[in-house]
Amino acid sequence: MSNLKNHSRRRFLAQSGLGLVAFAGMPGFLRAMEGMQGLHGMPKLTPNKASLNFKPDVEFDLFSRSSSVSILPGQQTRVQQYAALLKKGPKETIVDIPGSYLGPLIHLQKGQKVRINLHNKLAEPTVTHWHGLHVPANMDGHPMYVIDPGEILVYEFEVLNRAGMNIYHPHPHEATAKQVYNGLAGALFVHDEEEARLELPSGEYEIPIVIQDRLFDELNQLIYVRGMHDRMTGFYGDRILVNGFPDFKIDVASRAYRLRVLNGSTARIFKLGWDDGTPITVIGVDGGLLEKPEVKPYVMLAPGERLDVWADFSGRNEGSQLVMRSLPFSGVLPKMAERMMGGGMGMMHHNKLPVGSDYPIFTARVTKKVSDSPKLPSQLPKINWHPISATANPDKPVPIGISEGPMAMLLNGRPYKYNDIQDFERIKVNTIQLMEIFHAHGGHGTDSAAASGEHGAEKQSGGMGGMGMMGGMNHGDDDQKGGGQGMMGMGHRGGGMGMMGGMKHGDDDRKSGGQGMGVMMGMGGGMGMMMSMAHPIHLHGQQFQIVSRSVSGDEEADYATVREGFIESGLKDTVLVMPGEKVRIIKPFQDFKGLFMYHCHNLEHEDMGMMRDFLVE
Ligand SMILES: [Cu+2]
Repeated sequence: MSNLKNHSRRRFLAQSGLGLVAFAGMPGFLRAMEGMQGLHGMPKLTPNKASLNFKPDVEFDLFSRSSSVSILPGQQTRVQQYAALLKKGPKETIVDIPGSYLGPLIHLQKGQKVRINLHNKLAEPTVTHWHGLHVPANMDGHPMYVIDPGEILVYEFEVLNRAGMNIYHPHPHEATAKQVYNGLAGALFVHDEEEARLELPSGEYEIPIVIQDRLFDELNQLIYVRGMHDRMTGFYGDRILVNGFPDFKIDVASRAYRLRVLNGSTARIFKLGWDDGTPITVIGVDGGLLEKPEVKPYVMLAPGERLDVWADFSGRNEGSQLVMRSLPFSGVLPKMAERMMGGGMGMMHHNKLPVGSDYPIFTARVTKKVSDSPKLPSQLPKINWHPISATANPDKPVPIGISEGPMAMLLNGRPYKYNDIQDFERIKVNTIQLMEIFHAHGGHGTDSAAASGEHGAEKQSGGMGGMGMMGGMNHGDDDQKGGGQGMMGMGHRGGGMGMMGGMKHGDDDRKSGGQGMGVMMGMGGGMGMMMSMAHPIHLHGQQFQIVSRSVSGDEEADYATVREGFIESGLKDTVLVMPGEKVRIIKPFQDFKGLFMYHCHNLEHEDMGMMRDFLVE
């Protein structure tokens, strides 16, 4: 219906800068938000211990600890860091990256039984999640399994994944981003026979490229979130580090290499491309190898996503170099934030490396001329695709609605809460589900949403020191009309401080699609729309396939700067959803019952509550 009007309103608000000014004037509200952390009611469990009947092929201790490392010239930087000690299994299981704050590379084989003893040597609770691995719910590092300082948590699982690059990182509720930012992250590779048969470049010809951004003070110490705006947009550093090092360079021979690329930033999205216009040859993504290589002018890589790149330096002269850059793009941040990031105006800090600007990531220098190189295989392993007809719900996709508001980044209209499973979040084990990820932000600026907002208010406002918080959703069928509301307000609805991010989802219309704070602030527009930005949505458990992506509204011009950079021909566990975009996926929920999270992998958003559980039962 009035999509066009709303989009132009978003533009107008963005250009006028009204939105940021509006929430700049809410210090009390900000304080109230900050004070709400920790109200998630998660139980404190006794840490899992080693079981006698589990006979591991591989066992290692993994330590989360504080440390200091040299990153920039001069003073060392205080970090948090993983370290590992192999107790059983092949010695190449653990490979340290000398001098880096990153955790060691972990190499596992499909079929191995693995025991990992996580030792919390930090001064705060933590838990480790194996991003990408298909493991039982109680081995997945759900935040309910956090352990206190001094405690040990034992993980035991069999490696069921096909070959691929995964990530291990902390997942404590509301502290994931900070711990990852402080250095707690590492790459975990699974290998299998399919991969081995291809004889892809390995050993010194297979190079991990873990890309992160960081911000340092003048004493080389890490600076993190400085205010609410750093959470709303996600936090951005102004130094690119690869494998923990600034100005990263690799010396290569003139032959093919396999680059295992991971975006380990908390929020920064990259548009990766070679500086001389050479296309990027991609052989794999999050869930392992593609069925055949894809050649792309550039590739988008959001936090949590991985790329398996075939980089062939054959024919290049000794002394030549090739730089991987992040190329210009637009549209992933709210418009005004995008502009202010470069200009440093208002609440938004100036950043020397604005998101979407053009900057180098790392340099490959050809230092050796060789005549022989492996050839790019034209066929890679088959993927077990599931047709829509194999899903349990071909006509009624499970909704993953992104709702954005100035203070609230939510999924399906609700912030994370333990034991708050909605009907549509109950998934039958051993089913394959069709799911739809879409922007459900309030701020369509229409008329009819208030009723259900009030309904929500009756149920849930009150507590939390004058803060009311509500979330609701409506998906699909007509008979549920009048749901579709998520709301945050400051108690008195008339007080000009209410905020809603509501959603309604269905094929009929978007009429009652929720309202932004515009209604209450008399702007009539919608903060939700104005806050529209890209979100990398991650689902725990098995990898999914991407069925379709579609974009609507006047996001087209921005979308044109990124659209060639998506890869749909592989299995994924994280997908970047651009403003105005709708992504349909097919995801199996096999083997394991229990809680499996879905959340934004913009880790600042995750910690704000943009996270939910599926209960597989
Ligand atoms: Cu997000």
